[in-house]
Amino acid sequence: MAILDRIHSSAHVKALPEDLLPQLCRELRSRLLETVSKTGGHLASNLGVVELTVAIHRVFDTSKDRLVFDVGHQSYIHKMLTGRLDRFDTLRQYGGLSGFPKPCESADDAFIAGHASNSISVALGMARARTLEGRDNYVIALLGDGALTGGLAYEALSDVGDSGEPLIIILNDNGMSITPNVGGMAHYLAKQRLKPSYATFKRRYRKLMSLLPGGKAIYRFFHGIKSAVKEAILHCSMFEEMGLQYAGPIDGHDLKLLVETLSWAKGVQGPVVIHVITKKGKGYPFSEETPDIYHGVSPFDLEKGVLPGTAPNFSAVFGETMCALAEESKELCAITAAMTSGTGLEEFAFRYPRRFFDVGIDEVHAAAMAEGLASQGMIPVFAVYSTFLQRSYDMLLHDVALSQLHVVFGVDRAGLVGADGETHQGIFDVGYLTTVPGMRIYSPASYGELRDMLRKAVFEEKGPVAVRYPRGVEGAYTASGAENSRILREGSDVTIVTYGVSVNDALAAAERLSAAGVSAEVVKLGRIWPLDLEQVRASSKKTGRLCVLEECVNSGCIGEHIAAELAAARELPDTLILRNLGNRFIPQGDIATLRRAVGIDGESVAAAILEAIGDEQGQA
Ligand SMILES: Cc1ncc(C[n+]2csc(CCOP(=O)(O)OP(=O)(O)O)c2C)c(N)n1
Repeated sequence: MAILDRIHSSAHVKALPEDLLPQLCRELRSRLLETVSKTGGHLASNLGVVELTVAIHRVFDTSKDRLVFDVGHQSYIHKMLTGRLDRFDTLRQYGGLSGFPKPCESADDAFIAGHASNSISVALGMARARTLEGRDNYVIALLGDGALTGGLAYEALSDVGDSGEPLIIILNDNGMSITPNVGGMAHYLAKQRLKPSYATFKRRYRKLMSLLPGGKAIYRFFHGIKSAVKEAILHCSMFEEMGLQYAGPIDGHDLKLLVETLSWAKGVQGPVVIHVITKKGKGYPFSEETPDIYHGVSPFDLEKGVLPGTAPNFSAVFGETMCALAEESKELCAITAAMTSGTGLEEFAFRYPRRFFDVGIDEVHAAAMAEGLASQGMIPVFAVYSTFLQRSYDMLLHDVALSQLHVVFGVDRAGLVGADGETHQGIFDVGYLTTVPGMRIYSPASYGELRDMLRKAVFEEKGPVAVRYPRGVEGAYTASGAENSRILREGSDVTIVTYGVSVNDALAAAERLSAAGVSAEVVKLGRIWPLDLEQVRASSKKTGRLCVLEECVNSGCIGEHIAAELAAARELPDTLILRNLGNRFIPQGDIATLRRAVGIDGESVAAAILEAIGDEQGQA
């Protein structure tokens, strides 16, 4: 039996003889590779934290100590060590283990995570509660150098330093965000990495002193003034200036040193930062070489590695279009918050480096910076996942909208995203963007429409504009255009209004309805906000029944707005069906399964319409 199969908790990791720990690490890596190559997931980050996670469990007990992961994409090893190994092959599948920490999955998961840079804030709150309640557990925040580029992390560090609250912050520095880390903090950490490790120095120094005659007395003397010695040798770190103790940099693959340093941190009566250097992708040659490609992977061939995909998708089309538009306008700039590859901007970054800005994982700053660019006559396009744009809401209102600046938001991953689950579904943007005065929102249903709508947003629109497009590939609908609405299929019994790739489900529903003797008219919206209801109004008047199909939450959805406007004009048809995701978080799963499960696929929509017609006839 493998060692790993006998481990179900921190207590088991602690009980393991020290000489078996390297074997445990090997087994963790191979089980991780075996599983993620089948399920897909965040590979490189997890390969890099194997020793660090084992050391954390060796020193702490995560069933009572609170381990707060930042982003949480690096929690797979922790999951394998805390009673979830037998279900590890269900990772990221519908109904399976989450790819992020989830307290409802295990008491060893302290907090839900998915979005970056909040771990220090959450951990400080937990530490304060611990102190107020007089408990004796430790609180540990584990964050990467990428997460440390987010403004929230600095707000938290400032508070932590002031608080004096005992709290252990482990900074997992691998020099990488998804792509190489950017910004002043990344440069600062790179410099810190070059300095000799204080812990290594101390160990060597203690050894040397024990060999010298009278050395022990000298060691004791200097030990008393160790901070002065440390400062003289290592200079003071930024963290120390802020009121936190700092230890490091230390080798994040040296288990003994990790255990020693974490044990030391337990005794510190205040906040401490442990700066750990790891290699992202460690232990699998392909991912060591290209950790960016292995940050998040789809299922792949373990022997051959990940082969670069060639299939087009919405993000790639967005990136190509951006390059074409930049060719035409010297004012066009692209902004990303650490998502260059995810948003398809690699080529743009290569061809137009002066007009490309990767600001780090900071959507708040990115939006504010875009405003500055726009105010000076540039045309900024901020490419951002729908779920992460949530962070920029105040900037949208307070800065962009109030001044009616022409900032374009390329809202990627709008709609269901699949295996990343609740924290990443792009299902709120329709609701929050429609509250922003002056915002115009386009929702292309195909690559051709994305090209045309992005061009229109950049060159023809004024003020804030969002072009929201989904994750992945286009469906059967492939037409181009950028008009406000279009009738895709004529009918007389019911009007189905939709937008984006849901158009494929609407057409499938219409086909099914036709087989059942019901004639459906399908109206596709292109610009979904502000409403242009001319065709919708005429169609629903004709059919007397209206169904609005959307892949977003109910609050603030387009159907709600349409209903309000038609009701105000006393034009609301008797039968109104708002088919959307309701007001809830949507779990992980492949997108087709999720669409069926939540009832927005063609079959479910047709069934809902037939049921409504049946009800009407029952009442008649
Ligand atoms: C607010 C927010 N923006 C963007 C992301 C996407 N994202 C996930 S992991 C990651 C990189 C994290 O880098 P780091 O913290 O250094 O961890 P590593 O993967 O290197 O271990 C990014 C940008 C996110 N999760 N949250």
